[in-house]
Amino acid sequence: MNPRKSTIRMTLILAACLLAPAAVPADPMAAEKETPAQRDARMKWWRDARFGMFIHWGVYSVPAGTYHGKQIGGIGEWIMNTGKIPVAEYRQFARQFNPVKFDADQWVRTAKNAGMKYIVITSKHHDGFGMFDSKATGWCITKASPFKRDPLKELAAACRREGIKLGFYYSHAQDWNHPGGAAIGGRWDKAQEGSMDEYIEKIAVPQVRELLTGYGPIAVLWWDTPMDMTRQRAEKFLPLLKLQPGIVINDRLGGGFPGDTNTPEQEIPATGYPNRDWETCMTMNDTWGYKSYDHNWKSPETLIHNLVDIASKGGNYLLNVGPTSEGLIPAASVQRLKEVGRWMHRNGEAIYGTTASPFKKLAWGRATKKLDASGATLYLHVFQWPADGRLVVPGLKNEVEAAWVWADAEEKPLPNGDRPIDMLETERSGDDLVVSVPAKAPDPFASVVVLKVKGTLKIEGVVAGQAADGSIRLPASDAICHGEQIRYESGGDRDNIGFWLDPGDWAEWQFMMKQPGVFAVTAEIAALGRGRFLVGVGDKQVAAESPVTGDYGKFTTVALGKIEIPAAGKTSLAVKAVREGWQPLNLKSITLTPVK
Ligand code: H79
Repeated sequence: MNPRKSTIRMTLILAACLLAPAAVPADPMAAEKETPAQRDARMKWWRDARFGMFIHWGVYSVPAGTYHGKQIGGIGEWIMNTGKIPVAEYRQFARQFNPVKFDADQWVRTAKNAGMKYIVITSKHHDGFGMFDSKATGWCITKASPFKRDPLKELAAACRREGIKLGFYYSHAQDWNHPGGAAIGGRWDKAQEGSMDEYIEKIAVPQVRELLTGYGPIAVLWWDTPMDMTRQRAEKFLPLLKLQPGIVINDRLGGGFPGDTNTPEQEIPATGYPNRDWETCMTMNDTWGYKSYDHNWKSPETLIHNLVDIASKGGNYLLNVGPTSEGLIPAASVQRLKEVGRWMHRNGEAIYGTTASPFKKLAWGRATKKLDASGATLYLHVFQWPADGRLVVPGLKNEVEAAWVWADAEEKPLPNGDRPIDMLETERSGDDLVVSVPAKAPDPFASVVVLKVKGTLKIEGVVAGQAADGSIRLPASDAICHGEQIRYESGGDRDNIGFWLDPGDWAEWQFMMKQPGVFAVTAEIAALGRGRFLVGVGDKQVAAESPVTGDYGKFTTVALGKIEIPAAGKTSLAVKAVREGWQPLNLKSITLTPVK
């Protein structure tokens, strides 16, 4: 159904791995009759935090991506599964796991200095190894490794000292070392065989109880890969959650329980999730668990832009580090976190406690906001600083109370504590508001311009205008999609309208027409069959047919015909399917070029 085959295959694998069976019973929290106000109170710290540290640490940091001298592809913490390492052999790695350089305070300070407000650490990953002193098994750090300490105890104490929230990742379904644990791709060793129900009763439930009782307040429980998690199996964990009344759980318990948070993995969704809390978890290179030879690090700029992008869509960023078997966070990660921390130290106000951008799209960056009784504070995160000193805020109708460059206030405190700020001029330009900003970007990565406005936010959806030559390009990302399925797809090589499976669905663009006339219409389309559709403006339209490009990811530019747009002003262009013989198409853009 998805217009791109490789995408659907991945989607199915991920869905099978991550999602729950069809039946959707009540949320475990809802079962406790939690009111919306109680839920808001419970989620408040998490929503305010916006930025957390994920730590993937375990026995897999010993092989660090290499087995029998061979580099094993994929994510490092999966090495036992991907390399089909026998249980007895994998257990030998634990004997070399002696992280004597582990310093919980230093890790927590690294997170805190980066601007992170919480830490989620693997208490047990799919290899079943307990990173804590567990009474339920011998396969844990205090019993199977020479390191006799309980790193989670030390981390919990350090988090309390530093005022950082602590959460536990726990692989409750997959376990490749305890008999009966699930294994994506199938078991590969007789030692893994057994009853899953027994595994849950003897290992997973007791361990989750240990984790929720012996470590002080636990803020998050992060389930993963609910393979074979029936409702009955998932329900075994629910009573344990009462041990930590304020706990936040993610959506990966399985059994149909939605949990509190959606967890897009390694991706930032094109838009947020309306009425759902969500958190993008992401690696800094291409692995969660340490791999000695993965040097594909994201730049500090990318990390900062990701954090801002996610906050602008109302989500949290759970950014991963994979410490070594010595107990060190890789220097490349520490260095990047320092850079992010420098930015957050200056600009955190524009991230913490903010909510999603009120703008559909901003050509120069992203926005976050805080609402108050008298109006709103808009934080404009400018990635591309305007060369002409004019920052255009599209369609903003509210009266402006004040505008300033955020970093100014941070940097120029007077001895008496006052912060003199250079106020920025603002002016109206048609539908838009224009802020006059300094010539030079105050920050190399993302400069924050604050805009305090009065009243309820009023933003008109005009997103594009004509270029100097009178042409106008309408990108998929600016389209208003009408329908249940049709949607803007982004990420990877996707930047198009897709899922156009229902011919009743349609796409619309709104733009400002200044020089009306006759325009040649072209479109960038990818399709497998000839689908008929109409491009219409007012009562004028052109009938067109999609090209056959052979792949839903392969786009060609096609001329569709000419259309007259007789009037200036706000204009709406619609693309609608012709019902008879409809074939789905992916649409990347429409361009109008004036015909001389
Ligand atoms: O803990 C990290 C991953 O190990 C875990 N979730 C994050 C937070 C995770 N486990 N499974 N998945 C994510 C998705 C499953 C991916 C798979 Fe594969 C695709 C399993 C088999 C094919 C990746 C590629 C793992 C083995 C080969």
